[in-house]
Amino acid sequence: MIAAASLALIALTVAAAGCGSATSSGLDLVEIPGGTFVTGDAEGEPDEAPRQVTVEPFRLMRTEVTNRMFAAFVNSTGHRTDAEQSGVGNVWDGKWRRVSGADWRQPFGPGSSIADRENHPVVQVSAGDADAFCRFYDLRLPTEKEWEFAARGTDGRRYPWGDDAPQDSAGRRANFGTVQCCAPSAADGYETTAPVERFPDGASPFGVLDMAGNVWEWTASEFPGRPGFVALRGGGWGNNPYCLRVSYRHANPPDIGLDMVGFRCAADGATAWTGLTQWRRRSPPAPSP
Ligand SMILES: [Ca+2]
Ligand SMILES: [Ca+2]
Repeated sequence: MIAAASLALIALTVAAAGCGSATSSGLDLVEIPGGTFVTGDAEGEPDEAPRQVTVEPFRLMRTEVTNRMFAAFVNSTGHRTDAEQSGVGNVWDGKWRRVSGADWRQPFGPGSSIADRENHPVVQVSAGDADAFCRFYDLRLPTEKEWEFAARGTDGRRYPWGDDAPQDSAGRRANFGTVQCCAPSAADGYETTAPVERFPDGASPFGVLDMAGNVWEWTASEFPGRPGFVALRGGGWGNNPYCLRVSYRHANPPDIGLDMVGFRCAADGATAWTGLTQWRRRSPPAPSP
């Protein structure tokens, strides 16, 4: 745990110096000041009913976790992902298909590769894998309300950058799919995942990138009314703009990998839901080599 210890030490030092972000081992955490805001969207889904919530100050990774970052974690720990252990991942081609051999190194199935995708978000990682990564660096997954606050701040905006469409004559702000549901589109330059710093104009009020699009992101929150399911946020490369809204919600079981789902880590602030850890305890993974 030398890496974890040194990261925590460096992050602490930078925070004490009052700097806005900390960079170590490729993990770049942005200070989110906390505050009270209205979560949800009165014009959205029933589970987006607006309500006022308060978020304590915390830190959140500026980008999604990349393949390079995840490879460093695997090299240090020998971690085997749930998709590697089950031998099956989930691949989106207009609908979800279970694909044997799809895992984080072969994100779209056998024959695919991350060789030229080092700076793309890691995918085919379960909520349990994401939790393990964050814990290794003394971090944690963000809660749903933390995620939404980091994405929109306090002014009720529809997307991290404001209310304008993800792509218009003024620019490209996110990697997403077709305007109509629900197919990939390379009109923004990327059919599937994009490098994590490719869309700076899509930054949130706090400078957090790709909160809308590229890949969906696991949170630390159990989805209300669906025990054992984990909430995801942000939409991904196969989604239309409606699903990229900062308040849009989705739920998945915690033990599956998908080629449109990744994560980022948080620190400080709220105590994370412990369901992931409890679930891992009930279903111990195979010993690492
Ligand atoms: Ca795209
Ligand atoms: Ca994202």
